[in-house]
Amino acid sequence: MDGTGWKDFETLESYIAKEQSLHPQSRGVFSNLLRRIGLASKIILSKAQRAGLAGVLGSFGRENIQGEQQQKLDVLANEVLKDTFRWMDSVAGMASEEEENMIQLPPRASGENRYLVLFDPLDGSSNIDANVSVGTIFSIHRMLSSDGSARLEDFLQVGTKQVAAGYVIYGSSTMFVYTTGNGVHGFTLDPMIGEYVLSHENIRIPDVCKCFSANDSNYHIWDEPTKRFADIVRYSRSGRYAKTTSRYIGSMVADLHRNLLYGGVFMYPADTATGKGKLRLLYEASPMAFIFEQAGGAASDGSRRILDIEPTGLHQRVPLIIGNKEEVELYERLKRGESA
Ligand code: AHM
Ligand code: MG
Repeated sequence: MDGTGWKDFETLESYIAKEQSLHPQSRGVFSNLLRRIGLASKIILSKAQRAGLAGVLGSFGRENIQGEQQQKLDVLANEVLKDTFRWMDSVAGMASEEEENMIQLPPRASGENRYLVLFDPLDGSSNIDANVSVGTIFSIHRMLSSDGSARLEDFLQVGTKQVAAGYVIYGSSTMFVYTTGNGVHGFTLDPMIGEYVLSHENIRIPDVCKCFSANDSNYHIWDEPTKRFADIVRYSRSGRYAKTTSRYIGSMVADLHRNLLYGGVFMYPADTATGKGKLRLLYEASPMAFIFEQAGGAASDGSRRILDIEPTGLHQRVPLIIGNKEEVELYERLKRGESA
């Protein structure tokens, strides 16, 4: 392959194989699962890229269980992921933003280790019609039950128990970013060869607060510490925040991907009327928290580390602040009533 540069390529496939070889006792079950997510993301991408042509943009005309209009691409992406995992012996169950209940897969005879996959098939989908970047988020847990049948308590595990988490961003280029607790690695899809190629090994969030990301029109429903935090980060024109700029796409994967690479903080705080956040713990906040912590950042609901929250329901929502450690800690201090 001399002359093509291929000999220097590390692909998602080869990288996963390399990570697996560090565990000689591994039978490759988990690696195969990650590979399949890579494959599923390419199928979702192909559908997303043809969306305008195929007339699948826009609402599907029904609501998901969160009471939101489902977009056609949400439905397609959900089906692709379900079809991907349904036949895998290693998958005991799935949970999706687009499914009210967990999906249990029948126990297999193979006796393989079994995993649970939780996903948001197409996050940020309300932006699809405007061609804005969207993403797939996933979280993988090991089963607690030993009989191979997935139960609700298997899904309701704290974030620290995740064995892997990641996202795929469908943007100006498509990237697969994941962690298994051994750093965060990013792969860019080379459309010419159809492979994810290692482009960002061991991503570390830069220790600068370049971006502040929040839906500012919610300012009036934020509590006082949250308003104070936003004011400090956005308007202090000295020190660490002298050059901070507001950036909000409204597509979490895109907002967090940018902040992970540039440094910054994203928040979707609680609404003072309900005391609740918008984003879902198990397949939005928790996988992203795992990624950010592995990249040197932090994630909190204002008082607790996201990864320590005991889930109470599949679609539980949490307030979320995520980004550089310094800003997450500042926010927590303000929430405790301490001074900045
Ligand atoms: P979704 O999973 O239904 O797409 O909702 C999650 C999205 C996030 O991507 C984004 O950060 C947030 O909702 C935007 O919400 P808002 O429009 O209220 O700012
Ligand atoms: Mg979502």
